[in-house]
Amino acid sequence: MNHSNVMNVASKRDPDMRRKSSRVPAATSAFGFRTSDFLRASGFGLRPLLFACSLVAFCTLLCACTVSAAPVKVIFDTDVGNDVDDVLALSVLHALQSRGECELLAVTITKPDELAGPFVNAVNTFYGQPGIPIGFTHSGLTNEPSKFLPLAEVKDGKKLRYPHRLKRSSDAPEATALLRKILSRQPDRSVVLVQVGYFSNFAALLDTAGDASSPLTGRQLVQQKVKLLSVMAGSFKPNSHDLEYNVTQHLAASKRLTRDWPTPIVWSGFEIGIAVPYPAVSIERDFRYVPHHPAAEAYCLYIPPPHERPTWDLTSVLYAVRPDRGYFGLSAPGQVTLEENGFTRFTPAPEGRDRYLTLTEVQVARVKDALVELASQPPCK
Ligand SMILES: [Ca+2]
Repeated sequence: MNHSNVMNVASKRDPDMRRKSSRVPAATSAFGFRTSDFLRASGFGLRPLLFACSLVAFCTLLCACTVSAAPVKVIFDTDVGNDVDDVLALSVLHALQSRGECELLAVTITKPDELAGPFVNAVNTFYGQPGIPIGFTHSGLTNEPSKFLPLAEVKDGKKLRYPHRLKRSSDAPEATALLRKILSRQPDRSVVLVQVGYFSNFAALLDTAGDASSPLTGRQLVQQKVKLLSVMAGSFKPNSHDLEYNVTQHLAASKRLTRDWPTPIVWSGFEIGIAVPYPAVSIERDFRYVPHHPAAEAYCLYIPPPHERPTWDLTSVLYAVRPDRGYFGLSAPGQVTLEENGFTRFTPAPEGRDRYLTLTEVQVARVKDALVELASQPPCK
């Protein structure tokens, strides 16, 4: 909006406001006389009292508006390098961290690709957070080449386009050891885990034994330190029987976690992210604040605009950090079980551990707006 537009808006509003303010009667007390008359009759003695009362009221309102919630402590577990929604989800997390809404404690990787770690380190460096710990999977899964992870090695002249220090994923600590180290240092029931890829790392964490970080087993540590697992996986659309990618890629791990995870889980099923396609126009226009942006370039290498990619992984991040903002609905509590082929079956149960996200049309619009604003938010200077 340019200056002349601002003036036009103001001039259209001002006359109305003047009319409204001109109709406001002089303040009257509950006994029918005007406050100003009462003050005059009482002399100046009451003015300091009224001033003090006003000051108290003002301070009370100010405190109500400035009390900020503690940032949500987040660990992000990703198969970055497959679909590109992981990259946009990481951008959303950085935006939320820069706003003081979350603290990204670590990123753990389930895609067994030697460039996944360097790529995450490069994105974190782009957002001014090069020191965020990175853990790498020891799942032994077979890797599939990525369309965009080689961005980590692209050079302009002699310099890396996206600087980073981690040279290979296998130079990073083992994911389960890092998870144990990070969790053991956090207050009880304070950490929100976000899982947007295979189930490998968090399932393996359950089976870890006590170590130098903590004498607790992995399952005990999760039970003590984790508040919520926000997971993009499964399918919960009524009358459907879709198999979802994240569940099926490491099925044994998916079954282990689904059977034995000891904290509440909120599932963002396949139907949620696909209902909120990321606008292609945002990729084309909102990332131009720098000559090269890792998320926009990764998106274009994966499937360029005008394709609009579903926001699967972004939805799990948004719910994890802003669970109480009405972006999503929640199912009744219940229990998710995996069928032999990996289908996620939900059975309602009053004391159940699991819920899944739901969306109305109005919520789709709100979620899309929020995700575009957050994913394309420039880094803090
Ligand atoms: Ca993913």
